[in-house]
Amino acid sequence: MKVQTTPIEGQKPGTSGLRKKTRVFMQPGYLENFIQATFDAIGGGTGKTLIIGGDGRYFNKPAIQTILKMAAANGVAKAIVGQDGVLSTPAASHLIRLNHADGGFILSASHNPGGIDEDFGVKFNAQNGGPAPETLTEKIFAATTVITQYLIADQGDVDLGAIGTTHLGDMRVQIVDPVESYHALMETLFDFNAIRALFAGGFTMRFDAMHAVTGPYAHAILENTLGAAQGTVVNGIPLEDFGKGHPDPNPIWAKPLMDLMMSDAAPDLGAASDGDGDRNMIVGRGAYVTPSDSLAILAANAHLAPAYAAGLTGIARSMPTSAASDRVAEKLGIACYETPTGWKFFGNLLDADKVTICGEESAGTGSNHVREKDGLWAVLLWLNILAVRKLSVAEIVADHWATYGRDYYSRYDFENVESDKANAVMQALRTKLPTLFGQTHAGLTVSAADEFSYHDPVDGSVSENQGVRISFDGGGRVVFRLSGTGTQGATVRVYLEQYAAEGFDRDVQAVLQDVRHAGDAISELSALTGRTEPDVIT
Ligand code: VG1
Ligand code: CO
Repeated sequence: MKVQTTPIEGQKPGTSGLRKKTRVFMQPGYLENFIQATFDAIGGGTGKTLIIGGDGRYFNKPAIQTILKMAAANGVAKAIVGQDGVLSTPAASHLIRLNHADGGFILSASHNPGGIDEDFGVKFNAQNGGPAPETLTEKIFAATTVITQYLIADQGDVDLGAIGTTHLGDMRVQIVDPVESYHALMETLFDFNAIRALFAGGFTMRFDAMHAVTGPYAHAILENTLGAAQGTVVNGIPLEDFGKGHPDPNPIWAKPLMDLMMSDAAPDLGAASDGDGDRNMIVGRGAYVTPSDSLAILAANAHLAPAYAAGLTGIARSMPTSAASDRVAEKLGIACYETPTGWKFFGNLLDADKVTICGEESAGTGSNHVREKDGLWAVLLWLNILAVRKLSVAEIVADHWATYGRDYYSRYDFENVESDKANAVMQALRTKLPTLFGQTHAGLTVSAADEFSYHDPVDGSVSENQGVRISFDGGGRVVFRLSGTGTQGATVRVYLEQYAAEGFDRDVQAVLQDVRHAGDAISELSALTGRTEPDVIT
C-alpha cells in the first residue's frame, strides 16, 4: 500500500549512514521515509536481492520488520536476513558479495551506545558489499527532501528466528545463520591449523565482545574452531543496550580489558570489537598497539597468512591515520593511498585492486575479502602472524619500530560542542591556512598546511572539506576535523602525531606535547569553544 508522507529534515547520511537518537528513528514515518528514499535513489527495488541485518541493538528487530515490508512493496524479489535480525557489518558485506546481491541494509550505530535513549542507525551498502559511495548517499539525501509517499506491504511480521525460507507477499525471505558463511570465509584466508597449534601450545587470549554483535562469531571461531580455552570470549552475549556500555574498542571504553592486559595476570593477547563488529583493538601483555601501528604491522606481515602470501597490491589509510603504513608501503615498493575518513572511500580502490589492505586510526582495519572494515579478521590476522613468528605482541611491535621508526600518535575528542562553535574552529583554521607555511608555533615550524580534498583515482570524483592538516618540520602533524557519526552537538577531533627515528619507549603524550601546543595555538580551539581538556583521549 501507498502511504502519503512529507520530507523530514536532517536525513543526511554522515560518515557511515544515518545515525540519530533511537527515539528519532521510532517516530512514525522516520525510518520509512529514509528507506523509501533509498529505494528511490537506487532505481526501485524491482527484482532485486537484498541482505538485511543489524548489530542487535534496541529497535533492530522492529526496524527490520518495517524494512522487509517496504522491500516487498517495492518489488524486491528476495531478502536474505540474519537469524534474529543479526549480522555483523563485515558479515553483511560478505553476504552481499557471496550472493551477488544488489545491496543491503545494515542497521547499526556502530560504536555508539544502544537503547531507547541512545543511538540507532541505518546504512545502505551497494553491490560490491561496501558502504554507498558519496554519489549515492547524496542521491538518497536528495530523495528524502522531495519524498511524497512510501510503499509498505500490509502483511504480518516475519518470524526472524527460524532458519529457512518463507514469503512476504511475493518476496522470498531467507533467514540465514549469521555466523556460518563469515566463518567459512575466514577459514579460506588464514592458516587455521597454525593458529590451532598456537592455542594448543598454551597461548592465552581474552576477546571482549562488549556485549555487542561479535560474541557469537568469536565463540564459534576462536573457542569452538581454533581451540582457544572456553572463557576466552567475555561479554559474549549480545544485548540490546550492550550492557549499558559503550561498545567502542579503545583503551577508554574497553578499560577492563586494558587493566587486565597491563596486569600480571595478562594473557598473551587481548582484543575487542565494537557494536557492529567492524572495529578492533589489539593489545599485547603490557603493550597497547595503536590502530595506526596495527595497520602498518599487519601490512608488513600479511604475507605470512595464506590469503596474502603473494603480497599486497597497495595500502590505503584514511587521512588522519598515522604515516606508519606509508613507510611499509614504501619499503614493499607498493602504492599507498590517503583517503577521507570513512570506509566508503576504500571501495573503489579495493574493487580496482589498487590496494589489498586498508585501515583507519579509529580501530578499523580490513582487506579485499569484504568491503567493510572487519574486527575479527584483524584479530585472526594477528593470531596468524603470532603463530608464524613465534614472538610476543610486544616483540613484534618493537621489531617494527626498530625497522621503520615509530609514529607516536593520539587522538583528542572534544564532544558535544555547540555546532556553531565547532564550525567556527574549522572556519578559523581555513582562514589561516594560506599564511601558515613557515610560521613557528610552540617551537615548531609549519612545513605544510591545507584542507584535505580527495580525488578518487578510480572514478575521478572529488570530495572536499575532509579535514585540515598541518605538518611541521621534524615529522609532526596535527589534523582537525568534525565527526560525522555523532547524534548530539558536534565532536571536534584533533589527531596528533610525531615521527621518531629513535627513542621508542617514551611517554606518548610527552612526545606529542609540542604538536599539541602548536595545534592549540594555531586553532584557538580553547578560546573558540571554551574547552581546554578533551572528553576522550585515545
Ligand atoms: C568515525 C571514525 C571513522 C569511522 C567511522 C565509522 O567517524 O572516525 O574512522 O570510519 O566512525 O566507524 P567520524 O566521522 O565520527 O570521525 V563505525 O565502526 O562507527 O561504523
Ligand atoms: Co563499527
